[in-house]
Amino acid sequence: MFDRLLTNVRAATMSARGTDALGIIENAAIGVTGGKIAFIGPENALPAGAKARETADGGGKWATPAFIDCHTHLIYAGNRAEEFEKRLQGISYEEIARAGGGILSSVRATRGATEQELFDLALRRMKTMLMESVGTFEIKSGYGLDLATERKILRVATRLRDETNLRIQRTFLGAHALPPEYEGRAGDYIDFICTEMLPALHAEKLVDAVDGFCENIGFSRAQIEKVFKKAQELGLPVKLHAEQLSNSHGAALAAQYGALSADHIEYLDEEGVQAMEKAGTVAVLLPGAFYFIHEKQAPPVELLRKHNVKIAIATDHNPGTAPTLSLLLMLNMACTLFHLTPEEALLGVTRHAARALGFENVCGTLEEGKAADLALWDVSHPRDLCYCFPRPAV
Ligand code: DI6
Ligand code: FE
Repeated sequence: MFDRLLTNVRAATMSARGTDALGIIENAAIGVTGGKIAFIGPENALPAGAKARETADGGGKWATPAFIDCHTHLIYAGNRAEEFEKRLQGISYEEIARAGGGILSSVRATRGATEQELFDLALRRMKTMLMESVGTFEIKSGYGLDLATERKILRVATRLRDETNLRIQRTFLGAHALPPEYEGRAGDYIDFICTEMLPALHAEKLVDAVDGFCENIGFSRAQIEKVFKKAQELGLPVKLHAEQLSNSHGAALAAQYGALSADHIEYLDEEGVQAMEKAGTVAVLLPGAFYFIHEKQAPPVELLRKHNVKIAIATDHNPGTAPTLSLLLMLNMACTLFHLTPEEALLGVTRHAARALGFENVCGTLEEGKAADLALWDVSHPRDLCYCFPRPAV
């Protein structure tokens, strides 16, 4: 006896077991018990006499796994539209950051906001993303950069998880930018992260993973490595913003620490790709940020394919480089700007995005035993989700 039985759908299971890239099952039925998929297959393969407490007719729509946004900075206050205007006048993202704007302007606003204000702002953003069937989120801290504010942000992420019942990975991004009180003392700030902030937040059970920004305007490899060492000691998985604006060889460092993912990676070279291949590190591509800051160099998609590095796509939602809440639009941009195939893009927000969070045994495909996180789409084929922008008619 299933709790729920959905019939008359076309399933794009995203499972590797399918014969085509999307693991398509026509005339499918999906039985759900205890929040998990108990049966998925052609309707005519349903066990004889299968019953369900609740049944629904999918009306021939396409079923996919609910989408997964595996890289967001959803919790912050303020808005950076003025900075956007400056950039339109020709001032670069790096120049703005070096002049104390950029990330630090969001840090000032976030420090000044209450926990409830941050919760309300982030929940509104999440609700917008739910309209596009995002069922799993990764949410980074990193707009606090002091213990009290990083704690406030991670507590908001925890409340979002508990109050929405969605799957959320909370990532500590203390090494996002140098806070003003540490100006000229980056080494001291990294020590503060490693000896105080991260251990304290971990002890409070607020951290699921650890990230950093390895870049000229962020932190060096050696500094990031200290943070990774501490994460490893605490048993926390790592990931990294790497090779976004220059090749700092961050992805190879991340791979060396068994990173779940290396993200952005526009300037990644073949050596870095090989290191990721060896470690099974997922390449998270963020076309929204690429588009918004007029980046010229696209990530090395051919090399990722050649070395069979799994590719995920995410919004990177943040106030500075990607103020977008549309993962569907990212599908289109991944195809148009990075030349991904629609199949690659769709796997990038399902199966491979799950892997980028270490959730590959939990969600991201429609398979028996996986979470019953379903999205239903009234489209003629899943590729329509990549073709139309920002989204097909609903
Ligand atoms: N890379 C990004 O694209 C965001 N953070 C990062 O390390 C940008 C964050 C911001 O500008 O607020
Ligand atoms: Fe980011």
